[in-house]
Amino acid sequence: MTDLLDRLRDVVGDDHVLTAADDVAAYVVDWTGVHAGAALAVVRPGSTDEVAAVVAACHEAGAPVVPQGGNTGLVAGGVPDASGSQVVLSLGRMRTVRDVDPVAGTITVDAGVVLADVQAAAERAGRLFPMSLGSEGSCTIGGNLATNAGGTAVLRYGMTRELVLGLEVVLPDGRVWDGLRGLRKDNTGYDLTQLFVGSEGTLGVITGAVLRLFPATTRHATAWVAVPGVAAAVALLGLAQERAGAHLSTFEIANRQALELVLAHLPGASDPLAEPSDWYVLVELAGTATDDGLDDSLEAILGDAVEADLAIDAAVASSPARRSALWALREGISEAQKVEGATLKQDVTLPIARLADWVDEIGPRVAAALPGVRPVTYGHVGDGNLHYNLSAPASSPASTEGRDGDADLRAAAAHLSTAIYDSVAAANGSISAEHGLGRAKAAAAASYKSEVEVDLMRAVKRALDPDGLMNPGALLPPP
Ligand code: FAD
Ligand code: 2HG
Ligand code: ZN
Repeated sequence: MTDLLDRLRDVVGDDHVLTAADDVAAYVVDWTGVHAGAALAVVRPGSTDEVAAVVAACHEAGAPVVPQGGNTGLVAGGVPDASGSQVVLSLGRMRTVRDVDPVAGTITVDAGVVLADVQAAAERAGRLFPMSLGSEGSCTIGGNLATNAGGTAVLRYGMTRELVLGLEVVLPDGRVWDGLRGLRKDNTGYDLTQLFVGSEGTLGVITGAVLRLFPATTRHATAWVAVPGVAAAVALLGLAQERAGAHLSTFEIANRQALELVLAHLPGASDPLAEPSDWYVLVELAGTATDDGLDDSLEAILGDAVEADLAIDAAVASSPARRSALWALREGISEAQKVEGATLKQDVTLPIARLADWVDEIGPRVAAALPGVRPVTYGHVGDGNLHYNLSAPASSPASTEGRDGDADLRAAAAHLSTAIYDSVAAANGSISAEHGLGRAKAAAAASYKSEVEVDLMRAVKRALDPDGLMNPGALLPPP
């Protein structure tokens, strides 16, 4: 492998082939701190040509490649396994916004551009790039595309796959596919762009993308609403959709436990309501500069919701600063739960009509399986997507002394995961709504798919990556 490392150094320069333990440390452990691997090297190419040359060299040497963007993924797809044989290919140096065309409604970027920088470039052009994630200050557009990321704007604008018009991809043998056409209409065969979206680095390395832009939303009406339960939240969603139509841009849910963690761990956070409630929703209406009356619409919706027992109380944002404070309560939950200690993460979708019954049914089972466990339940209820995350019991050593938890806790957690997956599958849901499968969920997901579906997925993988060198172990379990 010395030959390979020399070749990689020739391509990207000595400074961008990292092998020392201290240098690679940040690239081999995931955001949760739970998944840690080892890398043959971390390579940081600075252009599409360099990515192509790196991938070609790895292909010739038979070295597996793990593409990595901001390393904010939550399913261990962007970190190498423990073998020490995989090359981490970081897109972190590819940060150029190549073009913005406000009239066509497109922005063309390198894959390593951070999501917040794409949003900012769109804003400078008087447009909106709507994708919004708690990790937007560090995740990259390549990672968003590779995971088909969701977030808080899916209700109105759709998942990442609905925001992309074209891609540039380095294929597993080092060839470059230039699909950066950016056309709204192009019915000339299989949709290769969509094939790579959500492929989690297993079919190639995304190096560039043409993304869709929308009219800027400069007016907002935002409220943090106490609701009696999940069923009421779903009914309130229906009311808000009926009244606000396309202006409804956010409808997020959080339980009291989630809010309490944010209040405990997020500096400056305060409960906007006088009385505690078991459940809350964050509702936002958004419009362009000419959309008047959003505040009145929201007030009317909330008033009717209280009358119909769908809401208990609400704090309406009276200024941009108050709006940010309400958003921080929602966006701070992941970070707060991480500070709290060991977490079993669940990212499930259910048909919206079944959400409330599912929560009622799974709660007692979880409590019986692991007494004292704290469900920190939140997420994108408008998309049927709950993060049914379980924090270790407050008394557990894992919640104060270690991220990984003790062996008993890990065994109980594995059992719980299976019980949760089974109940989600039985309700026609999905065990990964938006985070993908990575190495953490690949095996479980395959066991909930039909043989035909897994065969088709393996056939696609073989066709594009016959040597199995692109991110092996992620998305699909080893055959
Ligand atoms: P990485 O973590 O680096 O990689 C993720 C996967 O994509 C890996 O399989 C990797 O191999 C592959 N990959 C990365 N770049 C490329 C590329 N250029 N070409 C091919 N494959 C590539 N996710 C949501 O969906 N919704 C949320 O609301 C959300 N909120 C989050 C909040 C926090 C605080 C955190 C930490 C994470 C959150 N995430 C969320 C998860 C994560 O941010 C997303 O999955 C994001 O899309 C990952 O982007 P990344 O650049 O960090 O990718
Ligand atoms: C969110 O919606 C993210 O905040 C992160 O998808 C969820 O950390 C998590 O489990
Ligand atoms: Zn989410």
